Amino acid sequence: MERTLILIKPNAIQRGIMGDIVTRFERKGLRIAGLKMMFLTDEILAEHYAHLVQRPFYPYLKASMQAGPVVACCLEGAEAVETVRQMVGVTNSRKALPGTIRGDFSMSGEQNVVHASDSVENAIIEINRFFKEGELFDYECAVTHFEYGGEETLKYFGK
Ligand code: IDP
Ligand code: MG
Repeated sequence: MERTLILIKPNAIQRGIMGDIVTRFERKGLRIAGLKMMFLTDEILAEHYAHLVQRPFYPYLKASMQAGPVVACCLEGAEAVETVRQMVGVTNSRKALPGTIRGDFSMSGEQNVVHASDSVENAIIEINRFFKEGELFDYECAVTHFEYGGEETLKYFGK
């Protein structure tokens, strides 16, 4: 089953909307495979935002990501990477559509409440970056057969 990584950013935690964000993913039917709070070091941030470290706004981004802890969450489901990116919305929250997390909870291009992996390859790298062995969980979910159709269950769960 496909997995993806989200980070609930410090601005969302400060604003008390962490639970609302987790609830959106739960309601959608994405399974939580791992969940933890952590403080991001300079090293992990520079690695995570390697594509942005040379950009003029990086010092602001770094400060905002170290303003407090983040919540790292590994979500699992059929085509989870693409589905979660759609739920999160585009980078600039002012342009993100209503109904998306950024569109509903933020006015900012920087303080945009949540990070989500942008490809299946990056999701694997990012999950390994934020979760150690033993911090991710495989468990049976009783409602899978009500969340997915028969054909999908076979395709994505192999049973
Ligand atoms: P994404 O989070 O939608 O994948 P990226 O381009 O990977 O967008 O950028 C990572 C994060 O860097 C964004 O979520 C946002 O917090 C910040 N960021 C991106 N572009 C800008 C910018 O032009 N100004 C300020 N912050 C930015
Ligand atoms: Mg990105």
